[in-house]
Amino acid sequence: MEFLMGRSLSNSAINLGIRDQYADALKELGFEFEVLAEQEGDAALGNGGLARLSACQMDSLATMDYPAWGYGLRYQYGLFRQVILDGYQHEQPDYWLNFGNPWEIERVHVTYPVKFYGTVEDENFNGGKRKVWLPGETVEAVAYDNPIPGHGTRNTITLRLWAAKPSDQIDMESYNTGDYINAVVNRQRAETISSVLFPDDRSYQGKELRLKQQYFFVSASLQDIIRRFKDSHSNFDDFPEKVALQLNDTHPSLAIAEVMRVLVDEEHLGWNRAWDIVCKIFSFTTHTVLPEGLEKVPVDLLESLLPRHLQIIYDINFDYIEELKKRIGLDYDRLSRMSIVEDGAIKSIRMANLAIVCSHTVNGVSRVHSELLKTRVFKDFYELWPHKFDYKTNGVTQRRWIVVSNPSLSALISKWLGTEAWIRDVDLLAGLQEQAANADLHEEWRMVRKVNKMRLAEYIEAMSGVKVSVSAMFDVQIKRIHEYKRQLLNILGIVHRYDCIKNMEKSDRTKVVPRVCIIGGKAAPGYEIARKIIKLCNAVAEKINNDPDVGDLLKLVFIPDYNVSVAELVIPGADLSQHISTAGHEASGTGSMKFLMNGCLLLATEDGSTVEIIEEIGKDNMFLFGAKMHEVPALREKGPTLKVPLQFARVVRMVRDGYFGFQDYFESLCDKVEGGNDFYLLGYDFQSYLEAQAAADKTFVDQEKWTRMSILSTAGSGRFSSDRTIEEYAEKTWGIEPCRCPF
Ligand code: Z57
Repeated sequence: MEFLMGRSLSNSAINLGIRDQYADALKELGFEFEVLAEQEGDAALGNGGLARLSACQMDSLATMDYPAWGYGLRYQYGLFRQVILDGYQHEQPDYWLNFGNPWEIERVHVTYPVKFYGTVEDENFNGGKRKVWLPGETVEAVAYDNPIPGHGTRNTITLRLWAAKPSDQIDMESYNTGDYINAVVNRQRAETISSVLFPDDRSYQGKELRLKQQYFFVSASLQDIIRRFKDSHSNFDDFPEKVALQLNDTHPSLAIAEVMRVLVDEEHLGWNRAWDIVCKIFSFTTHTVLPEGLEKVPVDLLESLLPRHLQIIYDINFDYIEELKKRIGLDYDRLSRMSIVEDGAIKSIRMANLAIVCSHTVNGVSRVHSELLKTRVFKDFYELWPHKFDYKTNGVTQRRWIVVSNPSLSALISKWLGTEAWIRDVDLLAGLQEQAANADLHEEWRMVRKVNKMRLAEYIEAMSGVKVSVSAMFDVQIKRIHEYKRQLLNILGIVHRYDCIKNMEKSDRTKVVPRVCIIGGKAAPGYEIARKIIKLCNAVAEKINNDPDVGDLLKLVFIPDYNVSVAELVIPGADLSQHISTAGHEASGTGSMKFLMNGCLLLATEDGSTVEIIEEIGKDNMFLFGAKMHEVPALREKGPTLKVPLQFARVVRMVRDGYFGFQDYFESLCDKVEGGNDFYLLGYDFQSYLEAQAAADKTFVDQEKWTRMSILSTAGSGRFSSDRTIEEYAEKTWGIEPCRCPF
């Protein structure tokens, strides 16, 4: 349901292999390519990592000639724009279609009716009964195609996004009954379905509009897929041969019930035959670790919006539970845990359980994530169906994250490898390892990095008015704001650094390694703690940046409105990046991979993808700290008796005492990490965090060592290309082969 595509011009021109000719042609017209490219706004039809992952995967699918389609919604308003006023986040609508979207192609003839509400009746049929859904509302889905050109191939695939339009059928009825006003109002109402992206990254509120969006998108996509299948096939038994559907999280999992409905109610296949087909076509990727991150749909809501789908889900659950009883006996606790239907205060449908039951493969997004799924979140299911569980470690596309966003590094790599082939075959980056100690490479490498830092420094000054020195270490944390990602740990670490500088003898200050700390990210509008973290960051920045005592030794910048384009600018200019989630909480994390490719060193906990990054580049090439995943539960148990270093108490006290102002506002934030409430273990990890930071400082002084580590980071990033991820999906999950364009 989400794709964070960012800009398209540079990416498309590069993938098509016409970047330079295009730039020359523009020049003749009096335009600079770079200046023009900057004019494009981001397509931000998604929230965070999950949505950018889909975008990277589309690039890999196209480049590797796989015959794939991406389906989503054409939200009129993408992810909100973040504006910082007095240090607080404010949201503004992102009306990205205001000036038109030159990339999309409206397919006026590719439209499908999508139905909602109404009742289900029994109808006589062939001497028996069958169910008929009599819907109460019809909305039209119109296809908008966004081409995704592959690199080094003529293959271009399609991101097909659905927009909701009023259905004329319904209107005619209203006009005929003279209800003109209502007909117009209904037309308006239809369009609201695809009007706005929900900005809550992984928190589900059981909103009707959200469920409507999900079904709208699922129904239109399936009608499209089935129509295409029927163009050349007449027997649905061939369907699994031709179609593989990958559910990106549970957001599209209504598709399972919808395929059953179409096959049984409309195509009149028997239930068992339809069920066989369903079980062969779906696979499911899950992106979360926490049980509370799992989507639940209240039964009441589903019953009123999609009454037939609720029946189908009940029927699937009935058969499944009967089967389960035969397998595991009458263990009612376990049966109720594993049921698709949750009988609680609010009876609801567990979408993840539905997806697991009906999919042939359940993918995690990193190895440790998959281990957690098997041993905790989906333990019961793993014991029942171990063969279903697998993982495909996430990856990112080197086309966008090196070639487009870091052209000078890209040219340098091609020069030293003597080939551009790494752009399609990223494992070739490993060839840089041999040169990791080469003094000439070091000099060129540092030069490229410096130019990128200058570009970033200019941006920082333009955005925030803060002047930063490019000889300082640029230390970056950019991602959605979440308690588990621990931006607060970063900020408290900065407060500690500030406090140390303030308390130092003047003569010792020369030993401090200058830092520019950069934080960016959006908070979900309803997530109060995340909003407070942003305010705290800005309050601390205000104090530090205006303290003449500190000068260039320490700066803190909050970059507003973090998005794909900002990432493209910031990542190449970072020396150090932070991936500091409490171990066992980040399913994967893909930002780290982008930094790694760009030769930025990582300061990280052993969580999600960083565990696998360690295996590629070694512990010595990064700065690791913090409690290990298996230690976390026991540490939490300790509650208020858990030992916390004095420095931690001291920096929290500074915030509590109003050292940065806004004392009342920050109180609840401080309460979250003290007095036995420190769920994410900031206090426990503080000491080792500071040690990792000190190690980074020490290494930064040794520029020769730093540069070698930087080169080895890029050289070791090959495994984290989405090309590898997609190849694994193609071979192991979908059973498809490249389909190269013959002309
Ligand atoms: C989201 O961006 C992710 C997981 C979710 O359950 C939702 Br909802 C949104 C992220 C994970 O937090 C990252 O760890 C992961 O790298 C990313 O999805 C892509 O798999």
